[in-house]
Amino acid sequence: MEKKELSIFNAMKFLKDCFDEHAAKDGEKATMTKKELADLLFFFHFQTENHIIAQYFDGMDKDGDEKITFTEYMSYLTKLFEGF
Ligand SMILES: [Ca+2]
Repeated sequence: MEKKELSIFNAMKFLKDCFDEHAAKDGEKATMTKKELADLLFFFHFQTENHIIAQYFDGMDKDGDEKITFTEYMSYLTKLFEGF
């Protein structure tokens, strides 16, 4: 792999590992609950006020099943970084 491809791969792997680690806390590692998202945000020293977490969570939970899949999580991050 080219160096640039490798760094993209590493970045994606980091995001996936991070998702998996937090999503697995309730024993269901395919999806993240609001509590698990709160833990993830806390881990990265992001805003942890309840209404902010709820805002992120609702933004991510496209199908409204109260769980976040890796696809929903990535789709939200992609939208977020469009503005950067
Ligand atoms: Ca969902």
